[in-house]
Amino acid sequence: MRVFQNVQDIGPLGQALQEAFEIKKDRYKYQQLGKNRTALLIFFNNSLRTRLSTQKAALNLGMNVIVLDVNQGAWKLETERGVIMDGDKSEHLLEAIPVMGSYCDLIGVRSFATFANRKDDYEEKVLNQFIRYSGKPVFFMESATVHPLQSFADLITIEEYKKKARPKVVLTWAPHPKALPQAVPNSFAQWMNAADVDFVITHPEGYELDSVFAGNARVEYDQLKAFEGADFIYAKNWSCPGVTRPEAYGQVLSKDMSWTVDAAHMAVTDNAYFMHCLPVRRGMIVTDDVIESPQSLVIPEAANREISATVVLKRMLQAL
Ligand code: AN0
Ligand code: CP
Repeated sequence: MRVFQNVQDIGPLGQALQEAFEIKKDRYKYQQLGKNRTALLIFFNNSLRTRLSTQKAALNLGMNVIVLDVNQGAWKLETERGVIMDGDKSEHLLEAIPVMGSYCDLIGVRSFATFANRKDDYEEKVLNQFIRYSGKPVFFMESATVHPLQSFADLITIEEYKKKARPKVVLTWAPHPKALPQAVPNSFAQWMNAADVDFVITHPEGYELDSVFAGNARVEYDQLKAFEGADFIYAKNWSCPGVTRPEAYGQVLSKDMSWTVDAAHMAVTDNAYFMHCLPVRRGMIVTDDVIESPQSLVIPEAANREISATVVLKRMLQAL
């Protein structure tokens, strides 16, 4: 595996899950694989889980790890080619990327959507430059459009907790004060479409996800109807994806608090588990009682980020 971006990159999901459970039983099983190999993790945006779980995964595999917060201590980077760099940006990505590539064997990058331009975001302008110019395998740690390490961890969690062969999984939009990326719901939809689950998406009008990720997934605009009989509720806020409302790309279209996941919502499900990738805003996305209930999987879900990252880095090391 040279690039980890989409669900297809990991191959058959049954095999990927088997490897995940093998690693969960013995997370140091492949400790020799990463000897004298270095993972470089580059963050253009904040992170708690991705930063820690991916470092832990690299350590599980016996790798060395370097972490760079680009906006704290590195030179400010220009990303556009052809500009006269007379502003506050001291270095261009086109030099910085091959330099970073020269110090490592694998590169992970976190670079969120800027919402300045939908085309640039959806073409993955920043991550594609890393793929093209670093000379090293690149794994996405949440890009402009996807967050595959999260979705893989979500899939592992659903596999561990499901009580039916084909559970009903509902991705629900929920309110948030700020404009958030579409990467988490995009990837979750892509992975759930590839998995053997009954998948439903619910959101207010205007929040339609790009069909590249949502595929033919069922969309139900009535949130309570979508929740009926659900086995897993996966909550997330996202900003306008600009599909049905191109002019509103990246904007907050609704703060409708009737979409907050509370006990009344959970009551119409089939005793569903509650999931969220975290960080989560209590009182906006979900009520305290739901996130603290025995049905809440947010902590085991976050713990599985170490497992998904270990499988992905292992695959990349094996392909070097
Ligand atoms: C980010 C997002 O919504 O994509 C990261 C989630 C893993 N969340 C925030 O910026 C709050
Ligand atoms: N879920 C997730 O990726 O969290 P961080 O933003 O803290 O890494």
